[in-house]
Amino acid sequence: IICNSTCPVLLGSHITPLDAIYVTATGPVLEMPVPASYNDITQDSMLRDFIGWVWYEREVQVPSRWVKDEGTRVVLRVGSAHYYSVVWVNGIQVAEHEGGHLPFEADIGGVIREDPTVPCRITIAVNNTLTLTSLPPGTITHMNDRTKYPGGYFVQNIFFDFFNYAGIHRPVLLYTTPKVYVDDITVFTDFADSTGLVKYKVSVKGASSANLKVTLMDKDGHCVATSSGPSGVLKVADVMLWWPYLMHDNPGYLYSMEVQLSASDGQSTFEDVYALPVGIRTVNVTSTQFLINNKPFYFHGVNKHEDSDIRGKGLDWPLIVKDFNLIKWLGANSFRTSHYPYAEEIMQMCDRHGIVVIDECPGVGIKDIRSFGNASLAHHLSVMDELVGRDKNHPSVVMWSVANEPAAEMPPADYYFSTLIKHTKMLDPSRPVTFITDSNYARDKGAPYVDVICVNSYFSWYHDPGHMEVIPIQLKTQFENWFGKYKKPIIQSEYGADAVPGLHSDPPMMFTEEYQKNVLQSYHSVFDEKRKQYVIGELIWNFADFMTAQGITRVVGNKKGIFTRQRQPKSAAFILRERYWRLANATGKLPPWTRYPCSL
Ligand code: GCB
Repeated sequence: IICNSTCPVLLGSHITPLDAIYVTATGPVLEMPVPASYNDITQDSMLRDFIGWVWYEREVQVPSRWVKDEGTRVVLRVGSAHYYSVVWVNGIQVAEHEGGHLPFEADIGGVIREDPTVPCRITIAVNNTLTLTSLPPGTITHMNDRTKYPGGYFVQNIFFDFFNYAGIHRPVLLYTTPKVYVDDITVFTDFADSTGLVKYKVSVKGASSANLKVTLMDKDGHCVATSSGPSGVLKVADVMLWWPYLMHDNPGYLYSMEVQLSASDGQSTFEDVYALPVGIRTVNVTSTQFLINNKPFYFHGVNKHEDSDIRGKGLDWPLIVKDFNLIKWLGANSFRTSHYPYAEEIMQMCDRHGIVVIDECPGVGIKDIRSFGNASLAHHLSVMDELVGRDKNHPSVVMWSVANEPAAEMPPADYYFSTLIKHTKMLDPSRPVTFITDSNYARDKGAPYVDVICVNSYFSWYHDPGHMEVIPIQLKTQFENWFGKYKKPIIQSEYGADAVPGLHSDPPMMFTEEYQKNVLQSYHSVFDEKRKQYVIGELIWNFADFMTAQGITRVVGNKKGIFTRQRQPKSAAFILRERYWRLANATGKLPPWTRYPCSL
């Protein structure tokens, strides 16, 4: 493992490939932890708000057997870097990647074998500039009035409500495989009566043929099915299905599918093994229900962010585990990866704990008509390729979200969303596809193509501020309009109110904990009426307070969390906890010990 400590980093304004020069030789450098956003690490506001290239560099000692053995593939993998990255090893460019939140990698064996005596120098340049064709989109405005701004002054405009954290956000790894290796596995699961079915496909690289042995093991390590060949169907008698948390007394059941490869190139033999966790479950949508394993599933969950003090969007294990504990404490069974793909480590935890995920791509803030053009669409399609490629085998992922609150009423939105959703369904025919809307129900050009209507609304906040009495009538109208027109199930994908922790007032006023609590309760009474019909879920905005750009509506960030940014509960968290456990008791199948309030 490399770079999961600190790397020198340099800020720069332009990019040139490095040959023999070290970044440290080009000017002063900073110690920078990886993974972490760089923004909040120093006391320098210039670095916090920096837009442009930064350079990371680290030298590592690669085991000599990796270098000597030509039959070993050495791969450099970057978990995610925001936003546009170029990677060199020993001054030779090995990768280039557009987009944060998703991994990319490069085979670096050839480069490190050129001169086995030199250590492996990894240089990564990252540029966080957002443009009309990036995801998320953004624009740069140059301020040329010298009576107001200094020379060269520009601002990055963004159309989303979270801080544009940048840097290397997830681990950077070196790993090896044999020259002939398991490149990819795809599984689709199903069941008939008590027999589970795992349809699989293995793709091998490095040779035209290889022997494959596929074994499915249960949780106790017993083999329950075997197969050979690059594709097939594994049949599992007396299947243990994958169930969501609080829907079953044994949620998150995972089998392990072990793929063993052996191949030969005439001189050497190669052996590779990959163990994929597999949850056997089905997902279906009717006009009024969301079905998991043919049983109605009601999303009572949260919207999250990858966001915390100091590390920004950097992966942080203690935070991840704390958040899962809070989700379970809350009685939540699901979350949406608002507004970008989360770390794979988080998705794996969802699989194990039975937390259901709506997996969202970084299509947030598509507001400018120029961001509906061909270049934007082509990039969006390739981001969906990467996202589905990464997350397709997670049983916790039950739906793809291709965007959040785009300008879906604009004419080009029709072609854009029909193409994007069709493409996503082609990539994965097994899951429903949606995007999150805040458009007018009658003018939304993307809604006809989604499987589930996901709608955000902030009654008594952005509209009719201070008037909670309008919530029941406006929310009922919202649901009836959307269902009346599309006859599709609806998720309230966002609702909420800011509360600055510790501010109180009775009668409630905006920004107090009481106001946030009452807004939630007013929404809940309508949810309870409509969930008997076609409302299939409610996701609070937001799980925790999070950082945003500075602005007159944000008090050191967005305060709609039911937990503070430090993960302490506000009053609303207790309201939601009562509700979610009540919903779980009513809709799930809980063993007595999980019931709330529980006496343990
Ligand atoms: C929304 C956005 C979310 C914002 C939230 C708010 O509709 O989807 O990103 O943070 O509203 O608090 O304004």
